[in-house]
Amino acid sequence: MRNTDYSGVRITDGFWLERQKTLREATADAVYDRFTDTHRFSALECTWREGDPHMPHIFWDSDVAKWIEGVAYLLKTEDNPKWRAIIERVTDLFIKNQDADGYFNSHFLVAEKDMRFKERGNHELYCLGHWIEGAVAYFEATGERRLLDAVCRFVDCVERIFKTERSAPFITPGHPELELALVRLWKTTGEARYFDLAKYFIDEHGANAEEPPPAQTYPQIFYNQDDMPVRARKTIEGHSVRALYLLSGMIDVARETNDEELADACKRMFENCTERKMYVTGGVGSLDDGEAFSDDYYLPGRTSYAETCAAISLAMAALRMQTIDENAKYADIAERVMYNGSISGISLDGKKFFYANAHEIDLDFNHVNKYNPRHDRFPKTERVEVFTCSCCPPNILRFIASISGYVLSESDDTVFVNQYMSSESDELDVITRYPADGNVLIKRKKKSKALAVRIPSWCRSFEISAEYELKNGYAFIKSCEDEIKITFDMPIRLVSANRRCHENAGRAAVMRGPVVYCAEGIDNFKDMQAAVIDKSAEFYLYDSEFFVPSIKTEVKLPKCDALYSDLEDVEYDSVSLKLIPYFAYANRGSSDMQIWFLHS
Ligand code: FUB
Ligand code: ZN
Repeated sequence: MRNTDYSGVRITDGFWLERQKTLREATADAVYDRFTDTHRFSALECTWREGDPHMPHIFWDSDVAKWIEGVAYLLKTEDNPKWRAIIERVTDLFIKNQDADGYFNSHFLVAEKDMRFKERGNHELYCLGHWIEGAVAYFEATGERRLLDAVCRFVDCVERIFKTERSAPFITPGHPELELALVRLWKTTGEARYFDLAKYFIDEHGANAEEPPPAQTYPQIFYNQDDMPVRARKTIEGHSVRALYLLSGMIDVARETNDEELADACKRMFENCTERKMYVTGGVGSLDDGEAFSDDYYLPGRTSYAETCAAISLAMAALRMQTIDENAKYADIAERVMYNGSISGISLDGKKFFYANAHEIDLDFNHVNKYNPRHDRFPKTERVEVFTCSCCPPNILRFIASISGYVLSESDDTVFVNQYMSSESDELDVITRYPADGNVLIKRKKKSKALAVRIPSWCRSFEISAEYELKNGYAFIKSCEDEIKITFDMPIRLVSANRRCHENAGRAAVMRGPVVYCAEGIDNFKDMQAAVIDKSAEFYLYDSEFFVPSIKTEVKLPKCDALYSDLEDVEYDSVSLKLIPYFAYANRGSSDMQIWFLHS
């Protein structure tokens, strides 16, 4: 099947319209302002000289390009002359300063000039990938193609150096991204050379000479996704964003070439990622060291890394997986990421961001190892406006701004509804308050194809106002009414973790629909770690300001003055526990935060 891209579906109401409104009213300008303060935009003037402050960083360009991409998606539905003027100015600078052969990087054009395409880890190809995505999105929104044409000249330079001449000392991008971007560029320009270059890079992964091990736990070659040819991959390893951007490029190439061997490798990587290495929130990459995947089931709460970009890149891979394997399980994963581990990365006011997303916070123990020379890592408890490495803010901007691309896909004879958002498209309109409740109304406009709707994997009971047949997680509608009503029962659920997830085995997380809940100290009591949820306790929904309801229940908390007591002597207090959606944590100051609870 093929995905209907973001421009084919318009969000009209509900959870995501609110989120997009926040992008429009706050995030786009906030990220632009912080990137201006931190010299990312002025770096494009390429006037930095030795001795000047604020030397451009090797991947600042990617921050600007991702901002352009996010803003372009917003421009597609509503013009904003200020943003267009900024992008035009960036375009002028790109064209003015790019080398005669098309090369552009605001660091290597002014600093370390002799290092151009010398080291695989230098992110020049990664930045180009983001330039492509930004330029394509801007062209699609406005019809302006100056940036696109300039970026194509850079791609031509890369094609010559890396494919025709093979004259660079490395063969593939150290940080994948260019591969998936080239597929996009091919679709937009129709230029087959760009697809061939994407395939070339995918095929060449694993062929670089081994690089010297850095001061990291594992070798660079592994971190950079270059330890083996892609078709030999059995698991997902190394830097999580790199691995998942690479996987996205692999899926695109597998789909377009019907390469089953490559598709099988993609399935293995995706399965290993989501069935062994993913937090309940859809966060991935549990290790701080290397921003990387760890061993199967190693998903610690307090030290979780779970970079916002990693969650987004998992959603990107999930979206593509459904194009090579017609199964609703991929949209289930995209949904988990969408409502939890991605948007936890942005504050509700849209101006502050988490880079790493905690899965448990206990403020009392956040500095407990201050005498430990290893300076153990503790979770950040408040979002900030910008980071030194500020990849996540523009990534969440572009992700939410293009979220409509997750709604629909099509095969030759069927239209698939993968995500439930109030939206309009040529095919059908969706009206819903999902995930506040599970009621969905689909109004069909065209009926040239059959309709299939995803039954979310969390849903045990549902009703559809038409006859259907279940297959691969979709209900294929057998009749052709104009309107289809769907009701997904959305009770509060207790979810348990695999026994190999040692921190959380024997504990339960509270979910409703796709939304993971957490309890914050500000609403609750100390030592939430020790609170015991009774499986048969009553849970109540109550209205909150988070679009989805909050939850209340009673739990037992051990009374314990002594350090140790005989179990039979332990008494319990009954205390009220309030839970809010995980994505909303840390919006009311630093607080304890708990997802997993003991249960009886
Ligand atoms: O290296 C560029 C970006 O910065 C990566 O995608 C993120 O993980 C962060 O390391
Ligand atoms: Zn990031």
